Parts: sequence; structure tokens; C-alpha cells
Amino acid sequence: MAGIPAADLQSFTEHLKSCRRIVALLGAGISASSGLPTFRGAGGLWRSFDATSLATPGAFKSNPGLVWQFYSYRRHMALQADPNKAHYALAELSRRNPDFITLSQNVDGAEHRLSQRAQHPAGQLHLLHGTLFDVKCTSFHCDYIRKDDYTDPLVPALDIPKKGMNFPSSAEKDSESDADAEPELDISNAQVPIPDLTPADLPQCPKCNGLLRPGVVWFGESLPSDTLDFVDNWIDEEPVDLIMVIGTSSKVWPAASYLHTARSAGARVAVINMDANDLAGRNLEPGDWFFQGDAAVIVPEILK
Ligand code: BJW
Ligand code: ZN
Repeated sequence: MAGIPAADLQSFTEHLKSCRRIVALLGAGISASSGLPTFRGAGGLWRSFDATSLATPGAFKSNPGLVWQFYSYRRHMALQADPNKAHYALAELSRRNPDFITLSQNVDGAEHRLSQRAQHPAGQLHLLHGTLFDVKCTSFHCDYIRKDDYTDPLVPALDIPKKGMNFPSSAEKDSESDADAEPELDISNAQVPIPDLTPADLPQCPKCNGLLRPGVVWFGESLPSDTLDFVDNWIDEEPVDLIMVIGTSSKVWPAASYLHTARSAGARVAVINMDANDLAGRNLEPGDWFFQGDAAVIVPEILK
């Protein structure tokens, strides 16, 4: 219980006992203690590898080989990671409460694989930004999609983790000022030369031989419409009792908007984050909770 003020813990657990309809909104911070870097935080992925410049349709169009190498590296890292105590605590709550839904922005698959292992009830886990382990065809007239493909690497040319590949540094990147602009793809800082892969080297569609791409949602792309519809209807249909906003900087929309939508539907808000200055922490109102610390420690404690 170290670190959690007793009064906050008591008022939260009292409220939790009376809650039926609960939402958890997850960001990269929940997987941090599983060894997966976050995007924007200290030591985060986007500092080391400038992931913003790679997570766009424009980057894939101009250099699919580079973007595929980046995603192959991410898939490899995610496959090494194990779910942590926060993932297990949320799965346990899902099993106990069919009116608890989890909305994850993470593409690492940790929650997804956890849910399979823990027999997470179907329909209670919603992936807002897709997953690294789906691939889909980029050809305009082809609807090919392959789900839950854990092959690593997907094709021999993507066998990069073993080669110690590094990615462009974003140390000089403006973090706030150009947040909503599509970042430029700049590979001039690459510490290790990145092999030039042609589309023929990359995963190809078995239906039309077109280029496959990762099944994640890039900037400027729509989130899966069935997921958006489900969440909107779920929040609209009855009052919500609680939203837990766990390990996200709350900078990316529309995911960040669910805190406000749930609040408007009656929810009290609990933010769990390492950093009190992050956006979600700054949006707190009286009656909300802010639990500062590692989600892998805090979440199991508050859901006990
Ligand atoms: C810990 C911890 C520990 C650390 N314990 N905590 C202007 C205004 C509003 C919106 C926009 C705008 N301009 C453009 C937009 C829309 C855009 C957007 O939001 N941009 C913002 C950057 C401004 N959104 C979109 O484009 C979305 N689509 C869309 O809107 O469609 C409609 C539309 C289409 C076309 C035109 C117009 C509208 C799509 C968003 C897709 C986001 N995709 C990514 C990449 C996925 C693939 C990949 O992974 O490579 O998703 S971006 C990236 O950010 C990823 C994440 O899911 C997402 C959120 O990041 P997250 O999880 O919050 O990570 P961090 O690193 O930011 O934060 C980690 C947090 O954890 C920190 O707070 C730490 O303190 C904390 N932490 N360790 C607890 N141990
Ligand atoms: Zn195809």
C-alpha cells in the first residue's frame, strides 16, 4: 500500500464497491513495467526512436521498408513481454463484473494475449488503435486482413532485432509545438545504417500480392468504426459509475475524449499515472482521484 494515501484508497474502494458500470482507459504506461517503453515519457519510445514520424500513412508510403522494420522490432519486443499485475487485476475485474469494459490504446498485444490466457470475457476488451499482430492489405480494392499472427519475423528480411537495429533519435524533436502536425520522416540520425528494403522483401498479400501493413491506427486514420460505435452506445445507454484512466498522457484523440464523455455520463474519474503533470492529471475535478505511481503497483492495490 506504500505511496497511496489511506484516505484516497478508502474513498476509492468504497465507491468501487457501489460501482456497476466501469471503464478502464489504458495507455502505454500500463505496459511500462512489462519492459515496453512508453511513447512520450522520459526514456520513452518516441524519444529513442521518434515513433511519431513512423506512425503515419505518409511515412509508410514514402518508406515502407523502414516503417516495417520499426514495427517488426516492436512486434519482437512485445512478444518478449509478459503481462504485469495491472493487466491481471483488470482481467480479474472483468471476470467478476460483466459491466466493466477496457479500452486500450496499446498495440502491444499484452492485454490481448492476457485476455486470452485469463479467459477474459469476450466483448469486454476493446483495442482502439489496433494491434501489432494484425496485418492488412494496402491495395485499394483488396480487403485482406490476417488477425493474431504472432510470427516473428513475418518475413526473413525483417529479422532485424537480432541485428541490433537502431532507429532515428528524436532528441531534437519539438515535443509540444508540432504535436498535431504530421512529423517529417528523418532518418539522418540513424546510428546504424538501416537496410533499404523493397516492397518485394516485405510481407505480401496472399490474395493480390499487394503490400501488407501493420494493423494499427496511424495518425490521421479513423479508429475501427465498430469499436467506436460500441463504446459510444455503451456510454450512452446507461449512466457510467467510474472511469479509470491508466498510464496515458491523454494527448491523442479521440481516446482522450472518453474521460470527458464518461464524466458527462456520470462517472467519477480515477487517474493512475507516474506523472502528476500529465494532461489527465491536470483535468481533475473535485471528487476525482489521482493515484501517482507505477500502474503495475497501484492498479492491483486499488482493485483488491
Ligand atoms: C506510467 C508509467 C507507469 C509511464 N505507470 N503511468 C488537433 C486536436 C485534436 C486532435 C487532433 C488534432 N490534430 C490531429 C488530431 C487527431 C489525432 C491526434 O489526436 N493528434 C494529437 C497528437 C494532437 N488523432 C488521430 O489522428 C486519430 N484518428 C482520428 O482522429 O481520426 C479521425 C480523423 C481522421 C482524419 C482527419 C481528421 C480526423 C488516430 C490516432 C492514432 C494514434 N496512434 C498511435 C500509434 C499507433 C501505432 C504505434 O504504436 O506505432 O497510438 S499514436 C500513439 O499515442 C499510440 C498510443 O496508443 C497513443 C497514446 O499514447 P499513450 O498511451 O498515452 O502513451 P504516452 O507515451 O503518450 O504516455 C504514457 C503515459 O504513461 C505518460 O502519461 C506517463 O507519465 C505514464 N507512465 N510509465 C503509470 N509505470
Ligand atoms: Zn491484397
